[in-house]
Amino acid sequence: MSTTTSANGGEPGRLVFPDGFVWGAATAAYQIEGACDEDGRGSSIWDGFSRLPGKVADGHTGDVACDHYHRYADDVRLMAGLGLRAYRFSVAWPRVLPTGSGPVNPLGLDFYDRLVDELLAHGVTPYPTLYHWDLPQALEDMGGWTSRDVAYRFADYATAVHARLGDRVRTWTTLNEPWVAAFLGYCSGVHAPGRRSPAAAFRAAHHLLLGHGLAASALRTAGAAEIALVLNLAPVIGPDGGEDGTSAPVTLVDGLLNRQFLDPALRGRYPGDVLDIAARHGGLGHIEDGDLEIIHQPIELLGINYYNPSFVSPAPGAPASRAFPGSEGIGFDPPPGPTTAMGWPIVPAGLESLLLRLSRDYPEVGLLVTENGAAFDDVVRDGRVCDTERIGYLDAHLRAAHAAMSAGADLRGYLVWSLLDNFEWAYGYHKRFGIVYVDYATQRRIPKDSALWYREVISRNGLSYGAQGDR
Ligand code: IFM
Repeated sequence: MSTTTSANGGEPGRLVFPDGFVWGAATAAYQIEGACDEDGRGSSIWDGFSRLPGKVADGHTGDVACDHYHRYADDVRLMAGLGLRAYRFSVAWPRVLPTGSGPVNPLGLDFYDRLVDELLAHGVTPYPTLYHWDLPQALEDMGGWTSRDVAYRFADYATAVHARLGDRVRTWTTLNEPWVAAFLGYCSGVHAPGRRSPAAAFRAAHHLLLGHGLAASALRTAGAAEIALVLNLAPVIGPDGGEDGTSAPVTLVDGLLNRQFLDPALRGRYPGDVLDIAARHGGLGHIEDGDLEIIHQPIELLGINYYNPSFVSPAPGAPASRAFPGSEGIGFDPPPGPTTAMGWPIVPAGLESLLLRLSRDYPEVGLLVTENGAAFDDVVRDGRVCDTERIGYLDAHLRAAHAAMSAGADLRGYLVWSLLDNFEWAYGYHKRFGIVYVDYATQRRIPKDSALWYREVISRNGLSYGAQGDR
């Protein structure tokens, strides 16, 4: 990985990011807000799913989470104290439209109104995401994302949120990680709504994309300056280390995970190999004439959530992975190497190759790392969380991002996942991704060493040469 030049010149001994590089952190509504029954919020699919026995570790729910709904002003002060320039959060659809459609709940919008004002008053730019998996339960009851109508309801909801916040918010993200919403929600069933049908997942994926296109078009008409789509993307690496179509398992997984979403949104077509797999799992009847034109809206930013590459290899006789229909005969085990507390391999070079691949294959869209970070088993000692491993992870990924920029990637910013420890979906509160520790018993926030390190990075607009620690 290159550490030889800065993206914009810079001083010797430092790795400098370009002026205006967006430094920030990200969260999502259900993971931090709590206040699930307050101010007219309706139920979401995660409220119900987290209550089903065995679905979430130790029966944890988002009922209280980080109590951010009540503590948002303190949390914004914390962000400002860390020097964050940007904060990516999500808007809870069931707060705004308790049954998914129909009359707007003004109290729900009031919360985001207060949050945006507080952020702006502290010099932190708001980056709202409209859908981070908390579908109103009432919409799931009419079919959820397998129903085409939900895509249209999503555009109405986007319009309602823009009508309230559009005078202060410049950048609008439609969806977070539609692959996860569709394939973990409707195929493997480890996320809400917990369905297990490959056909349902392909339908859901298409309707999520359709919802993105309809919402992007509505937001544009309403005057949104910048529109983004956030995808969880990963280089897919075969046994020989090859990426990008170098072997059948690599092509298949790359198609389902990456190109299934990139190509419709950014090129206006589905990859043929993905259509073949979908056709074998329920057919293509849900794709109507004109849908791809709707999905293919101009967008300014592609948000990249990167954690690790996917490693695949031929595994004759292996059943299909529940999250990858059609993956019979493919193994998904990563090679030995360092991992996070999630068991995810730590491969910073994957971010560099991903950014370069996106710049090469989709050159027309700006790039923003909207999530990158790691869970580790943090402990508080003497009031301090010494999370050296997380600093190492973040440092190495920023170096990889910088190297990609030096090689030409149009990367505009980096948002760490996450600002706060929070509800990590099926893992409940057992996995801590925050740069700020949350003591859930008291709701006390303790900036970890990584937060203090990140504050330095932001204030210097870069990193020192050499491994973190020898600055
Ligand atoms: O916590 C999640 C987030 O909601 C979406 N992206 C991945 C994170 C870590 O699993």
